[in-house]
Amino acid sequence: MKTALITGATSGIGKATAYKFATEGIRLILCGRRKERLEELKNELGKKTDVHIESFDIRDRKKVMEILTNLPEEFSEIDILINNAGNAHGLEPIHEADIDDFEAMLDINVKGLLYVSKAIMPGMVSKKSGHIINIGSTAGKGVYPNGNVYCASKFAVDAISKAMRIDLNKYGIRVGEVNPGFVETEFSVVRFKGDVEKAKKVYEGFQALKPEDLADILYFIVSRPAHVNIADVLVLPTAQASNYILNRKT
Ligand code: NDP
Ligand code: 8X3
Repeated sequence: MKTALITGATSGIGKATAYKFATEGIRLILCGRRKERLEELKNELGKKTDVHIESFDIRDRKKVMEILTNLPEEFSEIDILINNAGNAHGLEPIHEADIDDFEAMLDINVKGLLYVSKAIMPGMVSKKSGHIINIGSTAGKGVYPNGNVYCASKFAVDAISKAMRIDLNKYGIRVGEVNPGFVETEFSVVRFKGDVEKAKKVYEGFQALKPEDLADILYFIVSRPAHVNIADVLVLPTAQASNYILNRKT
């Protein structure tokens, strides 16, 4: 039975992926800051598979390393890492945006992803197997107005994914990235700092992707035979043709 570590498992894509993987019998290490949500997940998914939870802020380098390099024996061999934790903070022109938001996005989406990976990769290297999937974005494939530093953070995820694939190649470790367009999750609530009405408007007039759509794709990727590495996936709602073209009916 494989063991997967999922960051950002308390919500959205990460949570849906935890459900999907549990249903498919994958053992889970679920991470996020909101401990109550992790406990609920453990209670629920523990009926289907072995679940271990770890609550920490991905920005805390010391804690990330401490926790992830000291996992309980039975969860210490990780086969699959889903680097999913991340968010956008704000949507303003670069000269008006809040510098705290810049820091949050770079610290979480880029440095946090690197801290987690740095803790997990050596184990994969020593057993010469493993599968890492980084959640990027359409924002990492093209810059859109006011996306500035969020886009930069996701361009970094794209570069890091390619770099990991090169550096880990000789150890037989699979590395891929999944880059979604609009997915209806708590993403926009976080981006707009709790303004639920503003967040809802983002998904009005078209069918956005559901987190379960991503979970299905992630399971498909991790269930391919060992010689198949799905390197880069762009997933859009049908109504979205690009960062700029969205067929809204309202
Ligand atoms: P959600 O806001 O629903 O989920 C974000 C997850 O990240 C939560 O579980 C949250 O957990 C975790 N997280 C955020 N900050 C931290 C932190 N500092 N430390 C630890 N965990 C953290 O959004 P999505 O599910 O939509 O986002 C998941 C990924 O998908 C992100 O990388 C996002 O950039 C990407 N994405 C999303 C798209 C969308 O349209 N929704 C489109 C393209 C990419 P907690 O708060 O409990 O710590
Ligand atoms: C999220 C995509 O376009 O909502 O990564 O910022 S977008």
